Amino acid sequence: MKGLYKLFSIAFIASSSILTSAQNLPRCARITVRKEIRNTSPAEWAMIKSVLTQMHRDGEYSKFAKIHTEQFAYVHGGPIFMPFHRRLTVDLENVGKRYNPDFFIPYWDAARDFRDPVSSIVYTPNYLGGNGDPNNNNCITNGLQSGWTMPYQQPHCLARIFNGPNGSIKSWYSPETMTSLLQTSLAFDKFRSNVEFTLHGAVHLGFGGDMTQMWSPNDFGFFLHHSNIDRLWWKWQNGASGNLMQYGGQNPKKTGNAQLSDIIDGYPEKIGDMMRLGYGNLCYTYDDSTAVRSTTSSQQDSSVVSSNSTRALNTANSSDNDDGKTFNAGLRTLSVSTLNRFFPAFSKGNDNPNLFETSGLKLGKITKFTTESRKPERRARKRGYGQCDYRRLPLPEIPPDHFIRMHNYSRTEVVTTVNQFRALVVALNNEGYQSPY
Ligand SMILES: [Cu+2]
Repeated sequence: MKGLYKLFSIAFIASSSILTSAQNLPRCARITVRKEIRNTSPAEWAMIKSVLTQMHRDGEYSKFAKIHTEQFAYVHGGPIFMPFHRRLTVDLENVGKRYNPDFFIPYWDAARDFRDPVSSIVYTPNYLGGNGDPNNNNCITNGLQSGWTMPYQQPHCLARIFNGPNGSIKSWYSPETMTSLLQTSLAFDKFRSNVEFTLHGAVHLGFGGDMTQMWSPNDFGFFLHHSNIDRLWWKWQNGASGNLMQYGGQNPKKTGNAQLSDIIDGYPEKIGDMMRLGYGNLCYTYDDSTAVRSTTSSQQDSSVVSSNSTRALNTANSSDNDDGKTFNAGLRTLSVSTLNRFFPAFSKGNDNPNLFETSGLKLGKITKFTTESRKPERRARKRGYGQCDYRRLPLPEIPPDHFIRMHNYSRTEVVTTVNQFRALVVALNNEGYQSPY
């Protein structure tokens, strides 16, 4: 405990000089709140679709696929993964605001749909639409982008090839896993690799088609997904003192340690300008981000919608007056050794809401398994993906080799990372934990 405190103090002192330079950025006059896709009103979603359709018509949409493709080799598998993708989403959001100042990129808290992703609202015709048609170049047949000709790289329809059997999508990472990830990733670059190699990759692979190409921003699912990845980073940044400006590690194709003074590949700004929502170009925040218990008064700022988010926390679960203490009660009843290993914030009584996956707010529970209760699991397994009503958590998969090679990831690093979260799933299942999701 003492050692941990020391670690945080050192990290804070090390980052405080850089904090000063980043604070020179002007505070945003107006801040957009990015909402979870399920929380956007019908009118908001209609506006977002209309703006994107106009952007596409004007040839403004495909530039993001071009930037992403050109920088691809530099911006994956290293620390810049986080700030680069933050910059790319802001770029699209700011172009959208030229069409309508209320435009924003919703985030998709994909973990909430982990068990049977294809049944998510995101894949319905009013949102992104479903799978591609295997008899027609895997072109999507409904949803926001159906009928669009994507000009980049070669003119083509938007393609999707869901990665599960019979048009389903393989299960991915649960809110419980993301909660553990937020609590156990102590250093920035460890957090980055934990996210990049787990939920980030799994969602790209689930879509297939354009989403597994270098020009993945062609699919608006890319922006819903990366808005969510960015939200997780912002939660982590506000999860412990010293995290806000934490950066470092080794970038691909670069010598020396990554630094806040580095320029973002493809953009003119410094990494240090990408750290604090609510300043400079980053005039947005998230509907579930919550003010950090700051060590300096200067960290209390408009980028964190504390009153708003408190309201979100309370309304999402009407039966509880919830401040983050009770909504993960199911996890809190796990054994001490599991808590210490996978949910250290719980075992230390740390209730910072940024250390939980909060946008869903449901309670898990512990149920002791019996021989009888394991039967439906065997039946569900026989039926294949997508129909599993059994509440045990599925084991995450190692991403396929083509995906690892394409990103030039170290396979060992990916396998080690995924195995860490497989161990979590095994521990939860062994204790009879049942996810409410
Ligand atoms: Cu990317």
